[in-house]
Amino acid sequence: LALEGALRRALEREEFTLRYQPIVDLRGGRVVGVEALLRWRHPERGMVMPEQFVSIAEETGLIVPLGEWVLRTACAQCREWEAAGLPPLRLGVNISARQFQRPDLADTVARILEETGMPPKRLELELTETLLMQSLEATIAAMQRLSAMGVQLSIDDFGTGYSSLAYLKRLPIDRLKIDRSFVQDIPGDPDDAAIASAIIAIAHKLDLTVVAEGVESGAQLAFLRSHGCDVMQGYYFSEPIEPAEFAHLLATGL
Ligand code: G
Ligand code: G
Ligand code: MN
Ligand code: NA
Repeated sequence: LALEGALRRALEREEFTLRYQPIVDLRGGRVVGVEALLRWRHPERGMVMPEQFVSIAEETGLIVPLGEWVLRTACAQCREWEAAGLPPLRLGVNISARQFQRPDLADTVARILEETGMPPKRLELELTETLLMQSLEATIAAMQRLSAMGVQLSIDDFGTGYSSLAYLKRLPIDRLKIDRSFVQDIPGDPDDAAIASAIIAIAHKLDLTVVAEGVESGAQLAFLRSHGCDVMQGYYFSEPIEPAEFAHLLATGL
């Protein structure tokens, strides 16, 4: 496969880069977290989005070294912001199933935390529901190990997969991220409004915090807030941006 070779070379040539999107807690009106999002700066094709290469990286296993690069780079970036005097933030990093199935994931995470000096409590691994449904015993063991290290775990794109509500209670999950497809058409669409408010209610009953993704308008924000969701992420606040721009945003406020 041509793309596989190209991805491998891209990793060697350091063509990958990260963008950072703020996560805002409306209670204090502050940025409390950041999600690292992968991009491929292709020499000819320009900026390539993850939809176009992450699944190939997963199929070929290249997601393992690439994911390690993402984790190290994002942790190091957070430490750099702190060293520059910015407040400490929780860092969200997307982890694919293929990475999670590796028995050495927890060791890799521990090593990167140590190398970068990032406190485990401030790292949040974003997992998908699909991942939770695969090889469940190994998955649970890995989650428990990471959780025991202090690393936070969240379910990304929540509501789009098939996770049983029982897992939410049984597994060491800290947070749900409501998929942006449910946020897009609120408050106008009654079904999506019902789904979004139900997810918030269930999460809170289970002592999980909730992040709404893809918030683009004041009307969406107002609806989510009135249903008890205080933590949000989306273009309404900021697109994923470069590190320097992110530092500027943090220093000057949203
Ligand atoms: O940034 P963007 O909206 O284009 O991201 C699209 C998808 O790519 C999202 O589902 C996101 O979770 C995924 N993605 C972004 N960065 C990473 C990453 O570093 N690792 C993995 N596995 N997925 C990522
Ligand atoms: O699957 P995951 O939640 O990791 O994907 C995050 C993706 O969502 C990123 O690709 C990011 O660029 C995108 N994104 C972030 N905020 C918004 C938003 O407000 N609207 C839309 N349409 N996409 C968003
Ligand atoms: Mn995510
Ligand atoms: Na999502």
